[in-house]
Amino acid sequence: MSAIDYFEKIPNNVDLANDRTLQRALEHWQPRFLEWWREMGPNDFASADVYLRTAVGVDAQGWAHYGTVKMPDYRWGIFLADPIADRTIGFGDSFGQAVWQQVPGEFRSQFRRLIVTQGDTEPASVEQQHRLGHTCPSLYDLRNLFQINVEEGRHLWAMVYILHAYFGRDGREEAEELLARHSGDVDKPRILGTFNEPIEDWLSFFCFCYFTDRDGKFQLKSLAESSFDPLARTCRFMLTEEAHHMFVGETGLGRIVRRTLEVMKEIGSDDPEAIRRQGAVDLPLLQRYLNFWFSSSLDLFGSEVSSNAATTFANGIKGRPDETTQYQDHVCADSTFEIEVPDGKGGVTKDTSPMRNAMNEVLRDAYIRDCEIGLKRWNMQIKRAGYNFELKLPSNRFRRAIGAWANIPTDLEGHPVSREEHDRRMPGWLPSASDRDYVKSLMQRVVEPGKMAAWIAPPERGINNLSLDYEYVRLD
Ligand code: BYC
Repeated sequence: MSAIDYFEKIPNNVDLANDRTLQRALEHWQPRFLEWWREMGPNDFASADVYLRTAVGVDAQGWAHYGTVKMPDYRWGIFLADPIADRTIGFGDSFGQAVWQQVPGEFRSQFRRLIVTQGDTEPASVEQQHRLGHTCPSLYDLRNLFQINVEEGRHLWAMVYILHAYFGRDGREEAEELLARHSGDVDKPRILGTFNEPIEDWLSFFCFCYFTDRDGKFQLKSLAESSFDPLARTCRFMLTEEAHHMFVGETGLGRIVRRTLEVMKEIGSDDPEAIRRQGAVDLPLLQRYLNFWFSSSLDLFGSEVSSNAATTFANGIKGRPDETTQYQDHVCADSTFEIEVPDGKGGVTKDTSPMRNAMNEVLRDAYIRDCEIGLKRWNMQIKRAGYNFELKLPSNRFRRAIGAWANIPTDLEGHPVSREEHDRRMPGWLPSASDRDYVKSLMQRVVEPGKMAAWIAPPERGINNLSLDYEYVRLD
């Protein structure tokens, strides 16, 4: 295992000390990152002591150290998973050849585009969550928010390292731009749609962690298959950290469902108004939030049929998650994939695409299956409590802004409907202004150790075997 050097200004396991030029360039970027963190991160909490985990190694066991840190002092660093000896290219036209330690010139701009897109999402999410700390439902949740924020900051470092180390001057310029675009900025927004959506309440935050961080999992897994070995190793380690972000989403939503069921039992009713009078989140309201964040996150996979996807697969740049273990054909030169597209007459028709062009859809399908797991679990909770309500993922055609279904009005089941019907029924499908106002009214901060807001049940256990009433964040 390569050890992480914490004596360096920038902790790393890439032997930065022996590459003075790169070290200087990154040390030049570091104060800009910290300035961005101060302006756009959870800075109102800069002096809080937070119980955070920090990477101290890159192997699966014992990679993290837990301790109390003030966020601006977090040691953001550059950590690559250990190399796999004799690793060969796992997919595409160069299948079986040795992986690359440098970016081949002919693929440079394709790599750069993907790395910049990936890098752009990381600071975007910190910006989106900028003010959430003020309305935390508990200290446990506040700490999880901050853990996610510092790790998204580290994931930005991961991409910036690759840009600086392998893309020369272009890469340095892109690294500057990553700090210049901002979530929701009218003039310089973040690249992908979901990362410009505001996250102003914790229900949205948990949905974001459940759905959008899960896109992160699938995209990182695809890039972890890349023939460009430093990128693959970077993404492999990012995935270790990413798992916690999805855990926060899944358990956060599960705890909301649990609390709602408790309230329903107490009052003997599933009437949304009655549930709201008790200060909990009624299940139809939760469903509308799920519809919003799921449909937005589906767009993050790009178009169903994409020449970009075909090229990046053929060239060994971006594979499929678990390429080696999940698929037999790693070249996909002749295979096809069936997709459903609008027929132009208000209906649906089947189309056949070369497999390579349909890689975005292959990923999206796998993602949807993964999203269903949490819903099954929550539906089980609801059923066990004796209620006849089922949370559902909307169709992958619903409310799409990218790809074949972009701007085609459909209902939740994906049936094309008229624009008039679509607009009329929308308040039942997505959070309405009054839904959002209600959720906002619930967002009262709770910071007494061990206490929870009334709309969410406590977690099953504390962090790193500590008790639930541990003071995970010490505020001033
Ligand atoms: N919004 O050929 P197309 C994460 C653009 S999340 C706006 O259909 P392609 C995280 C696209 O960029 C994971 N624009 O798609 C989670 C292209 O524009 P250009 C992030 C969009 O290229 C939580 C054009 O439409 N990582 O890590 O096959 C917290 C046509 O594109 C959108 C990645 O995404 C959209 N939703 O695939 C923190 C991996 N979708 O270039 C972090 C890297 C597409 O023609 N990125 N467009 O101007 C990629 O693999 C690909 O760029 C995409 C698109 C999958 C995003």
